[in-house]
Amino acid sequence: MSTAVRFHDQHVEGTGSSFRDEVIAGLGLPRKRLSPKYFYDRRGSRLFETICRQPEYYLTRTEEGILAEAAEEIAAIVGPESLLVELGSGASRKVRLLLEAMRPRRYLGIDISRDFLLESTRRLAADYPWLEVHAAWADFSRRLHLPPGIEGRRVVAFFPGSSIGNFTPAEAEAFLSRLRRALPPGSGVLIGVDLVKDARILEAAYNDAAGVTAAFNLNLLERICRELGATIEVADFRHRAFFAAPASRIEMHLVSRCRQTILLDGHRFAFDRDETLHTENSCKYSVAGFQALAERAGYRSRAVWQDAEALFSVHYLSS
Ligand code: AVJ
Repeated sequence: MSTAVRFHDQHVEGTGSSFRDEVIAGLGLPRKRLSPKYFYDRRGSRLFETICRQPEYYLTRTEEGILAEAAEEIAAIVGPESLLVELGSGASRKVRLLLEAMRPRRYLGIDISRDFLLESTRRLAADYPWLEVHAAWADFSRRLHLPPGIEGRRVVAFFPGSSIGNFTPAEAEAFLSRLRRALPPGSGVLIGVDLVKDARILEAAYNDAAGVTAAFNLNLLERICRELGATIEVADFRHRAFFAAPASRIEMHLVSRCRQTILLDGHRFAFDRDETLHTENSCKYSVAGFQALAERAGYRSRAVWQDAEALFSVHYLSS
């Protein structure tokens, strides 16, 4: 088996133009907002990796612990698969915990961050010479389909990290339902879901003392300057993250420290002092609440794993 990565360029829309359009649309709203998927340029992807190592950010290490401990059991339930698809593969670190136990024939990593995707899938191909490694550069929140040549087989989608939490529950249900229809019948989903807990623990995870999450949030403004040529006084914004209990989600915002105007492409976007740009939702579920959502999307919950402190859950769903 060769260690080359088969690359599938599915990014038909082109990041540049859709990013610009979404920034202009989002800043023009009465309550300004932007999709968290735009955090992940090269710098943002790296900052996210650093967030995952912060002591307050329990999500990554807890999920990795669950996966490591349950790998054999997961492999037995999931069954021998021909294709393991990772959604938002990032550094492709977590999937390593499953590969030896699951022994899929093929791996497909899908990510919005092109260079990052290439680097990490190349490392994966080098480390697992028996594995056929594919990489698809795509925004799976917009379009979901397997690249030609590898469709039509039984598939397990791996969606770790509680990235599903970036969707509202209604969006998550619609997304899972689309995922179910995009994959061949009998396919499964192995999905990491962060659990509701004490607000202090949640808020600490998104306000790490080292300020990495703040830098990650503010990088969105820097990216808008770098890539779209906007004029933004980034130092005049600050990071804010809090648990919104009624919606059961962490919200991240960029708060304007003063009255100011952002210039972009002839557009002017005025901020009042303390006005915010809403940059992320990170929804938190109970195990039963997430299972009910998955069922509304046409899935059955086949198994759930949790850590001893019930911080995080990993679900196996199939239709
Ligand atoms: C990648 C969406 C799961 O919501 O915890 C981490 C992103 N944002 N710190 C999360 C994130 C701030 C992360 N997800």
